[in-house]
This record gives sequence, structure tokens and C-alpha cells, in this order.
Amino acid sequence: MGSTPFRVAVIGAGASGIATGVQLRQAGVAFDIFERADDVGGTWRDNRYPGLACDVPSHLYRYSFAPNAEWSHEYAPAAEIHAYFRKVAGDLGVLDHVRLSNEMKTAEYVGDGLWRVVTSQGDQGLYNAVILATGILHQMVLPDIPGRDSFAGAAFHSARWDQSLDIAGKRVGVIGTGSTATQIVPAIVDQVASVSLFQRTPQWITPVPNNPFPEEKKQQFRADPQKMDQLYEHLNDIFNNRFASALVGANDEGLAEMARACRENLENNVHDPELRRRLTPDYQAGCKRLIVSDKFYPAIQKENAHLVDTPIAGIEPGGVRTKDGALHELDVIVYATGFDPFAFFRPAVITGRDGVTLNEQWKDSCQAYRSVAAPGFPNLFFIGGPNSPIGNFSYLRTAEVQIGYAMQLVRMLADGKCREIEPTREATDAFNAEVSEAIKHTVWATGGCTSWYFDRQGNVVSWPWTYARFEADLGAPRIDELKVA
Ligand code: N01
Repeated sequence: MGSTPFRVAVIGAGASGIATGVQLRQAGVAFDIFERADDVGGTWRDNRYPGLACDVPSHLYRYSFAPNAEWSHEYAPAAEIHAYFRKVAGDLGVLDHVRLSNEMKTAEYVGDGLWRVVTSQGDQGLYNAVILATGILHQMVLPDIPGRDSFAGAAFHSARWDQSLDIAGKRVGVIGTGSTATQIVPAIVDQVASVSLFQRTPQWITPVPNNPFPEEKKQQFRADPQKMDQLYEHLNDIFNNRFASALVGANDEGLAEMARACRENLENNVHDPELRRRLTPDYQAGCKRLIVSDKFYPAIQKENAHLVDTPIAGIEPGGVRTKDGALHELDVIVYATGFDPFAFFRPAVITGRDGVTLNEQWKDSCQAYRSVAAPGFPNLFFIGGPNSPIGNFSYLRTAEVQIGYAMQLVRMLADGKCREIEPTREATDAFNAEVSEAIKHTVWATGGCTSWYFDRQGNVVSWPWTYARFEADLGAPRIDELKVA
């Protein structure tokens, strides 16, 4: 079994899978990337709704190794970001390794440091390591609203926007008020007959303009790419300071500053006191993921925009009925109702030592070792695993830290220094006990809201400490916390 040439299976060709491929290629390690869809790009391939732009600055939301002088705006639109990932994958030789329309169904540890990977296209044979770059917010959640399937018009989740539909002149209902809905409403309000926003919970919003980069600026970046690296580090510092930590007590000033900015935005930009009251959250800013928009408040105050904050009773062929008995007649319903952040690699089945599956191990709680590995699953690494920092940071920077960690262990395996590496159960339990204690003191837990940051058991999906600690924790493997054979 052990005589096959060393090779690694990467699952997923989204942002983190592509970056993993770049690192494996540079290290001279053979690899295949299995991608379930027919194109690379992950979330930027799937999400194509009007108004979608990244709310992390474009010169920060990029790989550290691939600066891009061509970003059109301070916050890049989705199609540009998707094109960037495709280009990097092509330029750096990763595309040749991508096996499209190849969904991983099972990965089974067969012993001796080897995994058998089976995809929708059959048995792919044995790999010495598996890196799960399956992303975080990829499984859509459709709300369990009575009568949902009875609607006579067009209806879809925001991540499956119907590109063939002409929404001009239509009466559109948007359910949800997260980052997605607050981008959709301003983008469509001037085209549609009306937009009704069904709000269950108001959101705190910080206003940030999105200016285009003038041609001279792009010329400067092209002429001196170091300027982009300086900007990248500068933005990273700003983001690390602004969102230094969600820990109450450790970052009270930052949290108070965020609350002040959001409250001023609401007071200065929503003119009708009654509408302002209805848009005012009753929880602390920072409890839910902060929304970045200078377009949402102007849009919701337009004459053809309606904020509906009476709870939804059901959906009928003609539209959405609210609990006050009113029927909101609609031609289109958009479910901007979010994703399951605890889906991770699922629905695939991953079987580790002794026939134990990761689903069984995680049935009560998705517990990883420092977000990147799990005991009983040798040579298996997560990019974007449980407790990755995913708040308002750049996910790409987070992913690169995790890839850097995994690569150090993959090199040990590839160099024949060992056959199996996995975290000890003790180290994993100790880490998770620390997480459980820390989350009690985060604004996510104390701020008086519910959000997708927590699962039903109260486990947090994100990293509760500073980003600096994340980089320090994963900078180099702690050999005493690993079982190496
Ligand atoms: O989803 P969400 P999202 N009846 O889960 C409501 C990233 N992102 O797609 O708050 C009525 O935040 C729900 O209400 P409530 C970013 O990380 C990034 O908007 O639970 N309403 C909520 O308002 C973001 O955080 C960008 O009471 C129902 C909404 O649906 C993450 O993706 C852009 C309901 C869901 O909000 C997810 O954002 C877009 C029901 N039955 C997204 N069920 C960038 O710019 C749910 N809701 C990078």
C-alpha cells in the first residue's frame, strides 16, 4: 500500500483550495484538487446576486502572493473577484490539477498513512494526505415557512439567483436582513416596481463608501507592486485593530467605537423617526456580523421600498402573508436567509481510524484542534475548519495561515520523516475547553442577539481571540500536541 508515489488530495477549488494548490505546487508535492462544480471559485462562483461585492477591501481580500493592480473599486464586485481567482489558478499552474464535476463522496483512512478518496466519478485511489478546503458558507438555508412551495412566482435562494429572470417592473420580496439582503435591496430598488424587505431582526450598519480606483492609482500599483504590499499590510493592521478581539473587556474601546459609528449612521441617514425606530437593533453592535453599507438606508427610504417587520405567517401563491393578516403581493421572492456554517465537508462521509466517522465524532459539537485537524484522522487537514477567524477579517489571510500550518506537516510526510500525524485528543480537548470558556466573554455571546456564529449547542464557529493569537498559534506546529508515527 505504501509504495504509491506521495500525493495529496485537496477537496474544493474555491479560494482556499486554489491557494493550497499554489503552495503544494511550489513545494513540488504531487496533488489533485477535486471540485464538485464545473468551475473554480467557490462562493464567488455560486453567489451572483445583484449588488454583490466583498465587504473586505479589495487590496486586502487577495492572496498575499498575488497582488492585483487592476481592482476597479476599493471593494471589488463579485465577478471581478471570481475572475481574479480563476486567473491566479491559471497563471500559477493550479488549474491543471483541478478535476471538475468531481464531488468527494467518501474519504476513508485505510491505515499506514493512506486515505482512499471516492468521488462522484469513482474511486480515485490512495492519497498520503487530504486537505479539506470545502469552505464555510456553502450550504444554503431555506426557511421553514408554511406554504413556501405554493408561491406562484419565481423564488430562489440568494446564492442561486436566477440570471434568466428580468426583474424590471416586478414586485420583489426579499426575506432576511443580513449582508446579502442589504446588498440586494439597493442594487434592485431602481429597477423593480417595488421591493418589500421582510425583516425579522434589524442590523447594525456601518457606512463605508466604495470608490473606484482612478487609472493613475492603478498605474502606480503596476509600476511599483511593493505599494500594494504596503497597502495590504496597512489594511491588515487596520482590520486587526478595529476587530482586534470580540472579547468584552479586552476590546471595549473598539466595540464602543463600532457602536457609535453605527448609531450615528442610523441617526444621520434615516430621516423618518418611526422608520428609524423600526430599523434600530435592540442588541449590541458587533454581536452579529457587522454590515458594511452606505447604500442600504438610502434605498430602504425610497418610495417603492417597504420595510415589513410584522412576522411572516406563511407564503401563498400570491405572495407573503404576515401575522397581521396582510397579504404582500409579489412576483418574485428572494430568500436571503443565509447558510449552515457547520456544514463544513458535508454531505461527504469521512472515516478515520477504527471506522469512526467525522460526523459521529462531531455529532454534538464540531471540535477541531486549533481549527486545522482532528484526533483519529491522521494526515487530514481543514482549511476554514471549526473556529477559524471568519468575522469581518479577510478569509484569504486566515486560509493562508492554515495552509502554511498544514504544509509544514505535509512536508514532514513527503520527506519521509513520518507516515502519520494527528493532534492528540488531550491537546484538542484542552483547546476546545479554552474556546468554550472564551466564547462566554465575547460580544457574540453577551451582546443580546442570535446569529449564525453559534450552533444549536452553543458552539461558536469563529475564533474568539485576537487574530495575532491565531497567527502565533499556527505559525509552527507544537510537536508536543501531535502524535507522530
Ligand atoms: O445570511 P445571514 P447572509 N424568517 O445568516 C433572516 C457573508 N457574506 O447571506 O437575524 C425571516 O447573515 C435572518 O434573520 P435573523 C457574511 O459572512 C459576505 O446575509 O436570524 N427571516 C437574517 O436576517 C455574512 O454574515 C458578503 O432574525 C429569516 C437573514 O435571514 C454571511 O455571508 C456578502 C428566516 C440571514 O442572514 C451570511 O450572510 C454577503 C425566517 N424564517 C454575505 N430565516 C460580503 O460582502 C432567516 N432569516 C463579503
